Amino acid sequence: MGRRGLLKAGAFSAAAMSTLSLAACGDGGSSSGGSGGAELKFRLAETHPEDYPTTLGDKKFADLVREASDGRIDIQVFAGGQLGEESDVIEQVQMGSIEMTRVSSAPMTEFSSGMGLFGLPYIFDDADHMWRFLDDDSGQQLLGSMEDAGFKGLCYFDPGARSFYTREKAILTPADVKGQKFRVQESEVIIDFIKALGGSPTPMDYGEVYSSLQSGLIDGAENNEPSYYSATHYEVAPNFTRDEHMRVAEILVMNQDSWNGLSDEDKDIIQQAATDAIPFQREKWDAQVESDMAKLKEAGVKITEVDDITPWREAAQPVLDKYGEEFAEYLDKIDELRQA
Ligand code: GTR
Repeated sequence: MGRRGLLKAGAFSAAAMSTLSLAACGDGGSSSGGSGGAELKFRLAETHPEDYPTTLGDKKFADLVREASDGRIDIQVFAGGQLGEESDVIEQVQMGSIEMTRVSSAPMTEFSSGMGLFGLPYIFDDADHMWRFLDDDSGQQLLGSMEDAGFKGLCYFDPGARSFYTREKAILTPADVKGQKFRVQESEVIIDFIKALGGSPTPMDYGEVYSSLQSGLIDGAENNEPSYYSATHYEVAPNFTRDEHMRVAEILVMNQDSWNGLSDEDKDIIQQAATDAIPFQREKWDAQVESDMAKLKEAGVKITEVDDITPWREAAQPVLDKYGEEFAEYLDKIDELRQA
């Protein structure tokens, strides 16, 4: 259990109180169906805008649940960070004051340490390799391991790959990271990764990155193309280096007590809908990366493609050494699935 998980131990069990009957109301959530006759209402927090591929995945999930339950279960998606920044939302989901969220596995590491795996750099060759692991029993076991911290993991969504971007000095080789201050997500593993490359990591909320780049508080950040584009970070950090260092799985989670309170039938409906939303989200993801790359080029962003990842992997070796033992079982599996 991560630092926050320890701090919060006990808090979520006390919140076992019926989150079901506390069915959230509130306007502002987007829900394509009428929620009037719904017996169960849940809120789902999403940090990205309405048309972002993870938000589209959330909405697909909500639609599938509504259809399969004949409108009995209504999930309202609150996009654009309306319910708060990710770490706060995770705490609220742990306590049951928000029932669901789509969140990055990086900030989840503070609550459920296994999620730190996805902060390890250069462990997946590409998206297919990552999905072989996510779909494998070991990936599913990892998703289930959040239960100890009070979260029911419903499914993974595609996170793409994260790459570096900077305000001034473009990152052409790993050595260019040295001495530069990079915003990172709240995860010890990722902090250690930036340190391994000689950079200076600064954890902060996603919502603060634009202004911190603009003011020069940080020299750069790192993210996938859809985030870099939709959060308009490219305007203030126009050097993008596609080293694709991490694939930080996106996850759909539910408060464990809310889940436990569901009938078996409703558990099946919700789980099946989450699983069935994955191909849709992946399709939207791939299309978004392609169109965002075109828009970034059009906007004059200096894009550096990285053809040979070897020196990057070598530079990052200290972080792989540090966490190698903790994640040995998963890393062995990932290696095994490399050739599949
Ligand atoms: C995005 C991810 C968000 C958020 C953000 C960040 O790629 O989808 O959930 O974690 O990165 O860097 O904070």
